[in-house]
Amino acid sequence: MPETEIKEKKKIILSAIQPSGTFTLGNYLGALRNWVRLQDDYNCIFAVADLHAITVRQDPKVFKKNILDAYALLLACGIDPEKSPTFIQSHVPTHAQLAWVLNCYTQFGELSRMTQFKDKSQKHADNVNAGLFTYPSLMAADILLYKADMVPVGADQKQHLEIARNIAERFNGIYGNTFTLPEPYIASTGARVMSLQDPTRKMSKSDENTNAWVALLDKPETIMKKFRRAVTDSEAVVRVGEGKDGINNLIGIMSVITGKTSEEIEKDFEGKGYGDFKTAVGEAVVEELRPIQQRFDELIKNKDYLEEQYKKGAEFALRISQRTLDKAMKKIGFVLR
Ligand code: ATP
Ligand code: LTN
Repeated sequence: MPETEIKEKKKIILSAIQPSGTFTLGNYLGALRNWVRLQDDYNCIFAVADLHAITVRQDPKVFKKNILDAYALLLACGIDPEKSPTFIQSHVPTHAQLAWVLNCYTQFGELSRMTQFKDKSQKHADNVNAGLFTYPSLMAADILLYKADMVPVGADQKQHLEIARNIAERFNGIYGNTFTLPEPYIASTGARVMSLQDPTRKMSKSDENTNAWVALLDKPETIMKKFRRAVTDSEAVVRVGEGKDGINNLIGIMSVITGKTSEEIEKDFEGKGYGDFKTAVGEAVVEELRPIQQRFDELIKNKDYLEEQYKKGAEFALRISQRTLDKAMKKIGFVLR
């Protein structure tokens, strides 16, 4: 066959995000911005991981709003659902089905080592439920159902991807080739945006201290206020350095948004104080988020359009994922209907 006729099949990318609150700058810089860029070069599939979100108690009314807001925000950030099927996890029953199956091929010991489990069980000590513990097997199901080659996530999710690979390898080892082994895709910039109040911890949308994170839908004044209050150090020199977690984080954010290197930013702010620098970072973030907020305001008014898109997404997702689920269940010896 002449070389021109050999069409390389595009790799499959899958990722998901929990509607556990309003999306933060960490979610955007660490994950969503990359999703948008990957759409042209890969076959992308995206999901709102609502089943994962109930591992932590959710208020029913707020949860419902968060799910639809999350869907609209994905589109507002630039996900094109016509190009990249985008669905809501609970609309596609195969996820919960395969998760159960995979639970039986996942060891207690390996789940116990997950940092997120340890963190969240400390944070929610009154509700260390079994779902929080088996969260990674549901995530493995999300990924393996679509034979994803790559999974774009922030650095905090690397461990969950490793476990998904281990589960897939174990299953394939017993039953022969069934699942594709997924690779993490962690962009080097923005992979870990830290809390503005405790820069040794990641910025997390479920942090109760609202000053710790910037939401994509925060008003410009709020964003500016949060940056002005960001915890820094007493050296008062804008440079990357040890023990300067707060400033390192702000330089990191500025660098991802402007495309400048840390050195260039240090130079720009030579002789200037933290006040000026915090204002500049805040302004850069406001400008980056402005078009997203405008698109979101339009989309969220158009419930019919959103419904049409998430229904189409779910139909596509069910069709693809059912095949993988059937294949896995057949191999185990289930009698298929
Ligand atoms: P929660 O606080 O409920 O655990 P979260 O804010 O950590 O939520 P997730 O839904 O768990 O967000 O993650 C969505 C995506 O955003 C993942 O790919 C994750 O790696 C990425 N992400 C989350 N927080 C950050 C962060 N601080 N920096 C970079 N990427 C992040
Ligand atoms: N746990 C993920 C959200 C998530 C996910 C997935 C990410 C659920 N299912 C499948 C990638 C692939 C997180 O980002 N916190």
